[in-house]
Amino acid sequence: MSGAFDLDAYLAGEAPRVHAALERATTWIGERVTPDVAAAVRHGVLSEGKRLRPVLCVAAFRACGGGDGDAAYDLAASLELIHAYSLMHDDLPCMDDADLRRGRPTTHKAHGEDVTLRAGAALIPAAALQAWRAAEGLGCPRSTVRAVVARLMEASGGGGMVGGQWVDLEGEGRALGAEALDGLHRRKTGALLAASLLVGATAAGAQGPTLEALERYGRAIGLAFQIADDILDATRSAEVLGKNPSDAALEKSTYVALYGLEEAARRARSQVDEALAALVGSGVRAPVLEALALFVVERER
Ligand code: GRG
Repeated sequence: MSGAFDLDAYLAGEAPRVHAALERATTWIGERVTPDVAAAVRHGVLSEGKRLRPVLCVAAFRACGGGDGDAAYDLAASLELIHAYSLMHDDLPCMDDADLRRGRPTTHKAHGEDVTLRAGAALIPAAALQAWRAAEGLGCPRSTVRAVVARLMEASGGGGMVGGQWVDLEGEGRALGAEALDGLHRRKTGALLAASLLVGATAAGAQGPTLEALERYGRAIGLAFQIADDILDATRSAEVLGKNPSDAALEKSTYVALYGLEEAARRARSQVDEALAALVGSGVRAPVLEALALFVVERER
């Protein structure tokens, strides 16, 4: 629980609704791919993650005046489909070569490398269609539907997550400076977190200044999230985190290596302050977004 807002209770209430939307999405995808690929999709998507991206999406949707129906969760599922594919591919032997994810064998360990490659690839267009269908289900005008899908795909692509991952892979074994590390993580992790808010807000009809404030909030929590991730990676075991290998084993540049634990924690906190300031300036009253900004750095995994 963070502050006066009971985030634990909020997240416990969101979990089954997010899960149900992911069930609907994976069932729809499963009807369009071979059974082996469908099983790998279910493994990668339905395993127990924090669901931060869908939770942010629905929170922004509601904060901007959207309703409380299931269609908002269907929209939010599109973010988790992209996130799940990125983890499935990231874990492959040609990238991080991981055995453990979310406390379970990685998708390729359970379903094979070739099937996981196909399942991850199938999730990319499926996520775009998921966002498209959900935005239509919410009754968004055509221009808003287009904007929602564009935001999701921009954040996922070369200017966002894929581009950041590319820089990350190229940086293995080299010590990146502060500017390069920030740039990498703003794209690899931050872009999709910010897009989670913007997809939800755009679908709810939010305009210029509100979207700008939520983008500022999203960029700040994105960086805070990654710094916290580096701190957890340096201080917790693979068993506690439910994933491997560690950044050190992969010879990755991290905020902990760059600044040390104490300064890294201070910088994460300063990004949280930046996120909170963005909310105050936005006029968006959303205690859940305040609590989530703190959660990003206070989480245990
Ligand atoms: C081929 C260059 C290239 C890219 C393909 C694989 C890939 C696209 C991108 C990888 C992006 C990646 C692994 C980003 C990491 C993001 C991150 C911090 C993941 C952990 O997120 P959590 O903690 O995970 O929210 P849970 O398990 O809780 O959902």
